[in-house]
Amino acid sequence: MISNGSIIACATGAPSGAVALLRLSGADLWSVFSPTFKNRNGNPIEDPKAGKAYVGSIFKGEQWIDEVVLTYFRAPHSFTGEDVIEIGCHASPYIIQQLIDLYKSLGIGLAEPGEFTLRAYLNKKMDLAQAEAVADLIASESAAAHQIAQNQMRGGYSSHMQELRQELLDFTSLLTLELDFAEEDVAFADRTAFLELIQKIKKHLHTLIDSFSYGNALKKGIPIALVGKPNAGKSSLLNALLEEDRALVTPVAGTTRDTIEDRLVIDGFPFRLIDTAGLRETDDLVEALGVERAKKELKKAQIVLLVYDPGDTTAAELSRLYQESHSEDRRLILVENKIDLNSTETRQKFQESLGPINLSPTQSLAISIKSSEGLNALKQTLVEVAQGQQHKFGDTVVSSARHTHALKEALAALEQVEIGFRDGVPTDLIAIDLNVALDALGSITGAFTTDELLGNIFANFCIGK
Ligand SMILES: Nc1nc2c(ncn2[C@@H]2O[C@H](COP(=O)(O)OP(=O)(O)OP(=O)(O)O)[C@@H](O)[C@H]2O)c(=O)[nH]1
Ligand SMILES: [Mg+2]
Repeated sequence: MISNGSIIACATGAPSGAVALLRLSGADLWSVFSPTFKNRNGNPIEDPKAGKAYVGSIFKGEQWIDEVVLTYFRAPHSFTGEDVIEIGCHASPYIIQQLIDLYKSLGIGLAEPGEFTLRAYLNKKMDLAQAEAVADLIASESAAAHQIAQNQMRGGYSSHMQELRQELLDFTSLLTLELDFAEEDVAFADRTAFLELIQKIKKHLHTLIDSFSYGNALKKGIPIALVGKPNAGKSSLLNALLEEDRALVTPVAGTTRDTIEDRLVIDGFPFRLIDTAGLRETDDLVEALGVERAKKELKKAQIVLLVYDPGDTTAAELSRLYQESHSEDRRLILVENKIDLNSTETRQKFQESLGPINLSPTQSLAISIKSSEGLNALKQTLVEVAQGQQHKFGDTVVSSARHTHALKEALAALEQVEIGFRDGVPTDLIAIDLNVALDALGSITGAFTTDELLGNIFANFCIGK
């Protein structure tokens, strides 16, 4: 996929608005472009100023194609590091195709997906982690996802990774130096300090690896499963949170069969709400399949809202639902629903019947979907869970499976280094594991890459990026 001729693509996707942006990048681009463009006075522009916008028309020979606004960036001061021309044209698919065909006929190739960003990386305008963040930034749909992507794109994440690697590199250099003086039997590297450093880096790697579940959830929405007995009000809660009639709500127990998903942003945090079939034993084949799905979603969720109606639930039933939903990996919130319907006496009796049943550690909330009471407090609780993750991980959140894989590889190699030291393995063998860790960390920012790796990463971009 790596070519070096000039390229063109439409950088604005469908559905398009009034204006589209075509992007061209290459060496000596203006000499190819200039015969096709005339300014408003009908004159060609021989020597364009970098960073300046020009209004004029594009012609194919004598044939007028469109009036456009173009911006010219001269290498190396452009996104790709090459000469770049950006053409703002009218967003007619016909015009766009005419323009692309025109420049193709002048020898400019069609850009592959992500090729502009790939060139930016190859011309050292950004490292690999920054280049990957371009895609995340474009896809970001919430303040939290935007924050992580912009930190990565602007280099904060990369410098964090480089610092981590540098610490390890400094020590590895000392160790390697020892190898050069093997005859003299000297030790430059203090073993105790080194083991402490390895411990510190390992801890850091663990935190980064853990942050992936949050970073990944920020891209797709933090998954929240709504579970409980039939008729508890799960679908009503989904609709109330989304403020639309998304799921069917009826007084019939077993209304929801399939899972129903939708996204919701609260205070800048993206969530993915998953309504599920009511959990109960059933002979109905379709409902039973729904219950299976509900259990699957429950396991994948980061937050579980266990919805119950104390007027229609026994303590034993709630305890069973709790056992089914509770896990260290997810946050369980007990949501008592229908407080408009149940008398204080019913509610109190139910709480008393729970008696010695241990439902901790959970948070409890009481709501009425009918009267909206407690719904804001519930939203606030969801935001607090997300904020807790945000505080825990800060700005350096791993949101890429590729990076997580590299961090795990580095961690495994460092574990080998520790074992090596403990078992008195020769220094040259320990150095091999250290280099594996260094390479893995380096692969995140692209210190070491192959064409295959670059192909994999940039193929997932869209055209024009
Ligand atoms: N009075 C009152 N009724 C409610 C409340 N929430 C839900 N309901 C009613 O309870 C019934 C069941 O609600 P659903 O949202 O369909 O319950 P569900 O948990 O999705 O039920 P299944 O899909 O069958 O598992 C409906 O008639 C709702 O109108 C509430 O806060 N107060
Ligand atoms: Mg339902």
